Amino acid sequence: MIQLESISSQEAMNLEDQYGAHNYHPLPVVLTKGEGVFVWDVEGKKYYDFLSAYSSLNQGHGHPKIVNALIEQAQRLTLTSRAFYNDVLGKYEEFATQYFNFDKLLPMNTGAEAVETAIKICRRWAYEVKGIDENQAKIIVCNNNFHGRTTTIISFSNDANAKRNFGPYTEGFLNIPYNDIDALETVLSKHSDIAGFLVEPIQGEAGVMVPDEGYLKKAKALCTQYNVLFLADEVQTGIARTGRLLATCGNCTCEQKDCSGTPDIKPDILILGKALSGGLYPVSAVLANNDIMNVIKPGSHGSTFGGNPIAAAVAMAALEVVNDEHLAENAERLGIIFRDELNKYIKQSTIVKLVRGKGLLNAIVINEHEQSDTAWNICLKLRDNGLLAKPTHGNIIRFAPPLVMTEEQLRDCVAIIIKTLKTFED
Ligand code: IF1
Repeated sequence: MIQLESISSQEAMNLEDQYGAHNYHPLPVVLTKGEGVFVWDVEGKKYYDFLSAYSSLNQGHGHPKIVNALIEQAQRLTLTSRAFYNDVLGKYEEFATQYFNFDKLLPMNTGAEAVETAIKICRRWAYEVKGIDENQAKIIVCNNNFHGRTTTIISFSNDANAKRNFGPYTEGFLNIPYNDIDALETVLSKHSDIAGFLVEPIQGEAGVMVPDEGYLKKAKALCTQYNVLFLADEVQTGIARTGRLLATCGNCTCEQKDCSGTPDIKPDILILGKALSGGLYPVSAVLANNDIMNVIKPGSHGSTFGGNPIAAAVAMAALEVVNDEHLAENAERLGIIFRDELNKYIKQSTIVKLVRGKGLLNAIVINEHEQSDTAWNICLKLRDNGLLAKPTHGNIIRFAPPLVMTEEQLRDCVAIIIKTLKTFED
């Protein structure tokens, strides 16, 4: 067995720099342990995790119930491939379809794979159910989207870094501005060969862009009117992050009592990942009803690891934790406190322009241009002060702590954030 000797932060960073591809620019901190809302670096310093692996750790680091499900399943059966049945996948599929109120689930591993899967289902449906001519199906997507890193997905990205020199690109996508219902209506009325509309309910990478009240509902209504599928990418917004089980909270069975004011939209195709496993394991899924999902036949799609017994056991436990611990309600409540407290500070701040978000998916916009390094420098200072967050663009910092946070911890974090920001005021 390989013995991992303890190494310093500097040594760990040097190893990644020398032997790893340079596809990331991490904040200089080397973590070795996580528990709940906290992580520890190799020198023993403790931090609040305010990124949650981009909203994967909604249930907190190392949740004992999910860890136990993983260990027990790993000791019994890890992988069968889908060449054979296993005794966990069906139970998970029954559990998750009831949980999210869809007929069927297609299991994958990463978010990007789930988005690819949704695109394939949507296109097949367009040809076999809607009757679009072969190879003519178009999917509408939004500017500044982030749906993953595969060749097809970057084909409809407008992020130059993500896209440059990876061509040729996949055809069949029409870009429109986000949060622009007229643009959607125009493109729907102009083209007869549209299969679907793929959208993030809140745009994450774009800087936590929350659309206007009613946008998603109107978009869904337009899709229904034009017989076009509404594909919701809830990889980041789903699983209680935004204060609801789903940001498109259509007649789901979550146990929240007060769902008034929610955009009660039921996507035709729901895409989940990240926190579906509580951050323990790569688990993603696509959910749809039979009239759509039944276009998938044996041999048309799959994955060696998709639907493996560990993933199935982990996902069931992770979803149970969301209900047991009322994480959606907690995210809603703490999110309001977070934005209220920051807004009080922002009133007299020269460095922060605004805070925006929903539930515990929030961002602050720094009073700087997009290429500025101020957000990065603030994140370094936050790190020194015991809180880990990451900039998106040069002037935006995303704040997304685990949803198991207590109010006391959140107020402690707000104090750290404001104290840090104050050192950047001129
Ligand atoms: C990275 C962002 C977050 C996603 C949505 C699909 C995927 C993602 C809405 C793909 C992934 C991640 C990937 C991560 C950075 C991160 C991210 F900043 F890029 F936008 F979360 F905000 N749909 N988002 O947000 O899921 O294949 O990665 O499992 O390092 O690229 P994946």
